[in-house]
Amino acid sequence: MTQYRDRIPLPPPDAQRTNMTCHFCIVGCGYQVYKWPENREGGRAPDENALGLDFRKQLPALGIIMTPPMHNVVTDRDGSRHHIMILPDKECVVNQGLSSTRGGQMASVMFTGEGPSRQRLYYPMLFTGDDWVETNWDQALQVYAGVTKRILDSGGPEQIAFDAFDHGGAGGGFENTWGSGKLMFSAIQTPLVRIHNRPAYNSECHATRDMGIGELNNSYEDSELADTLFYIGANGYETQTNYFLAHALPNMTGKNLDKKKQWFPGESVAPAKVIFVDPRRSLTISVAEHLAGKDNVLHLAIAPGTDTALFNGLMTYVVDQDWHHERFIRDHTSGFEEALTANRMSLADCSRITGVPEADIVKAAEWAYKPKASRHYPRTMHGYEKGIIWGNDNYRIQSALVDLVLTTENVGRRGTGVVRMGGHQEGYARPPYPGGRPARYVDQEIIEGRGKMLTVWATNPFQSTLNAEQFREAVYRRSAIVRDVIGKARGASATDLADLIFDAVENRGGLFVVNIDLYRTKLSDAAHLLLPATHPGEMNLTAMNGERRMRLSERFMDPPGEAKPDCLIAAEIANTLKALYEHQGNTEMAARFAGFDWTTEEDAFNDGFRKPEGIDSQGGPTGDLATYDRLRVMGTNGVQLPIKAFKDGKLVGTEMLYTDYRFDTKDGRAHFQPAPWNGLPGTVETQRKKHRFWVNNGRTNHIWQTAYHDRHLPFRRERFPMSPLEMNPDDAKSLGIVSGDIVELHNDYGSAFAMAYLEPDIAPGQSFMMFGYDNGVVGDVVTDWTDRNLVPYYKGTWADIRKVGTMKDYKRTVSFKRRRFLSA
Ligand SMILES: Nc1nc2c(c(=O)[nH]1)N[C@H]1C(S)=C(S)[C@@H](COP(=O)(O)OP(=O)(O)OC[C@H]3O[C@@H](n4cnc5c(=O)[nH]c(N)nc54)[C@H](O)[C@@H]3O)O[C@H]1N2
Ligand SMILES: Nc1nc2c(c(=O)[nH]1)N[C@H]1C(S)=C(S)[C@@H](COP(=O)(O)OP(=O)(O)OC[C@H]3O[C@@H](n4cnc5c(=O)[nH]c(N)nc54)[C@H](O)[C@@H]3O)O[C@H]1N2
Ligand code: SF4
Ligand SMILES: [Mo]
Repeated sequence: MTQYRDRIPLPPPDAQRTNMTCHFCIVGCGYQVYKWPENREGGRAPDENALGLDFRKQLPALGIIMTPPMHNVVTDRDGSRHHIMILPDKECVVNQGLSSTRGGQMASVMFTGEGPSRQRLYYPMLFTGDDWVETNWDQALQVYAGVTKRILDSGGPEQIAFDAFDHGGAGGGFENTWGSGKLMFSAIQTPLVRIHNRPAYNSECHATRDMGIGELNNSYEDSELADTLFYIGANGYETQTNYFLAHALPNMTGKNLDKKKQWFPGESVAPAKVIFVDPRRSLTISVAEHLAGKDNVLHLAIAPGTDTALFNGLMTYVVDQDWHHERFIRDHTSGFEEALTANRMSLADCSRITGVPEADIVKAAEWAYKPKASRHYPRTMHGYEKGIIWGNDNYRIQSALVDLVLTTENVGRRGTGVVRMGGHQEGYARPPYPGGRPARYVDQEIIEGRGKMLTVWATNPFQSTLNAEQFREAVYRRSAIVRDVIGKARGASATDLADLIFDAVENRGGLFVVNIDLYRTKLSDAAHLLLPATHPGEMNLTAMNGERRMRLSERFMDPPGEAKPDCLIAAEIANTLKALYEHQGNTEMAARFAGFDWTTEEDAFNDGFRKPEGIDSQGGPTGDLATYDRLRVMGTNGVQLPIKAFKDGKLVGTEMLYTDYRFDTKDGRAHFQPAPWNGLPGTVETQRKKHRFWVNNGRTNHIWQTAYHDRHLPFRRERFPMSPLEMNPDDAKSLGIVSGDIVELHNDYGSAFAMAYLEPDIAPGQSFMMFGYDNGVVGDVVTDWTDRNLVPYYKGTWADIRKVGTMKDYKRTVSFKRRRFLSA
């Protein structure tokens, strides 16, 4: 196992060097990839290695971060073997040389042809009824396009379902969102599409956009400049690690006071105060207290799902203290009075509903909104993520939050912002979605027997959707009808197979399932066809991070077998359908599948990102200024979208939005929206009344998403053989549970299994389960409730917990040491 080696070779001075953006989280840290032949090695003198460092003497602390998981040996298609080393880039302003436990292992997850990466898909695979066999692209495409065409011709596109990525990073990028989007929306024209992390085609941020404020409106640097950092349902240390470490932390510890003084002459400045809104004492809170001191950190441990009440209480208090920005409200917004009347909530009510002491609400208001000693309004940066996005009524909470932010003008000024902290990087470029709003609740459609074909593209809903047990059960049941037919086929050509499958989905309630992925996953177990994709490093890919910073990640190695970039898979599907329609003489339909004559991912980029007329692209109207060549020159610092100009050989970007007070509405004003507190939804309330434990859920530092790479890496797998469930020790004791026991969570929606992990910081009656894992799926107990736009409340469910039994091996091999620095 790579992780346990104690020696790594150095790259020689002539090693090939390319840019790489970490393809995991939103932060998009810059890395440099070094690649050189296996039989060579650099020397320790500075002129003998590509890093130019003198390894003959002790390097200064953190002089360079270089660990065994950052090195690997890969085999290209011509059989040549090369060392690769993927090192964090000191020159990158995002991470400034820092890596994280996820990004720092990028080299370990690259394809080597041995070890864990043998699990990658090499070729298209077809299920024969009881077994998987490899097949070639031609056969696979004939079956895929054949079934698609039959469904299109008989009932139209409404029955062709997709569950697809819509982001940047691995399983995304502008190239791939464009390729897949053009296929789904322009060519096939189906509205039966959901996004990889939610059951419909909608936005995570409808409310803030409706109010005229895009959700990524500042720079990471604004966290360095803020007077107060407000973290709302966001566990930044574990989920946006190097953003927290490189930008927020120096501000909390007062390291960048001089910088703040320079930026804001005449204003009082001090180390940032930090406010966390989270029912759980997260790891980030303990890290912040440890490093910034408890006096500078305020944890508002609200009752689950009560954020709206908190923001309304704060808005009311701020206005009653006369701390609101009258001039800004008058000149640049509309609807303030109406929203204030609707949202008005006394401190007493706010405290009663949220469970936060009145004194703490007042303290938060003073830290965030009370004019400073210099009489300037404080600069407060509001960062929110899945605690409210997947919270109790996404639309309502976001309206309440942005109302509070507008009341205090915390947008469009440096050091402020109301922003998503983010999940993946972004990389959106698609034709408009052909359905309305609200879109279709695709999971329910499938459960209720609608949709004849489902393509699951770079996502794994079996581990990540809501009401997951019932969804899996429906897909298995309907997929089995098709499997049965395929199993009985003998000597069937691709055309025969398409006929048989079509009959099963048309007349017998079957569902044809196709999975486009890097690996075989839990979802693949219910599929009939698998198509192998590439990820960054194996293709050129562009994406932007949480401050709209766009970079090109360069291809430096070959993918396994015949795996292809997703955009080119989309093109091949479209081209196969085009040929089928041409063959039939149906020129009208053939024309719909035209425009996919791409041979490289750069062709897809030029077709989508750079020609944004009539499409919905984060590149905007100036996207055409970006070319691969120009982006390559911009290196790991790239350019912040939207691009303003190309000048002196460089792309010039935009650091902060709305500094000109022009908001994204027709009249240019930001719009307040009434957002009265509305309690818990009935569906959720029913589970709360019936069951003892709140099942909070989310991420841990060392596991990325559905663990698609991590589950194959012993270092990660041995850490968490099963999803950990953080429980309060007294609660556990009352059920006879100790750390390492297997427990079952169960409610009206399903049951989920987990490994108990006792943690004193978890409040009684609460629990926290790692989401998305393959061994223990929390989504099995998440209700099917969504808000008006079909955005789920993943974080809100209640269940009972029972001890299943003792797992001796977990107790022997897993560390149950506390992960928090300090107790509350
Ligand atoms: N290590 C790691 N990092 C990741 C990922 C990963 O898989 N692993 N995934 C990436 C992705 S795709 C995403 S979307 C982001 C998510 O990033 P985050 O949103 O930071 O992560 P989560 O753990 O999902 O949830 C954040 C917090 O919401 C809190 N919460 C629960 N209910 C409520 C509530 O009612 N109100 C409030 N205010 N808070 C509540 C939880 O206690 C939790 O601490 O992380 C990204 N980064
Ligand atoms: N209970 C609960 N549920 C949640 C959440 C929660 O907080 N709680 N969070 C939600 C959120 S924010 C998210 S983002 C989702 C995550 O849920 P998913 O989107 O289902 O999870 P991922 O692991 O990101 O899925 C990526 C899949 O794509 C494959 N893949 C990776 N790179 C590529 C590529 O380049 N091409 C192709 N074709 N495949 C690739 C991987 O092997 C993997 O199978 O879960 C959501 N579900
Ligand atoms: S913080 Fe995010 S982008 Fe940066 S190295 Fe870690 S996982 Fe990658
Ligand atoms: Mo996400």
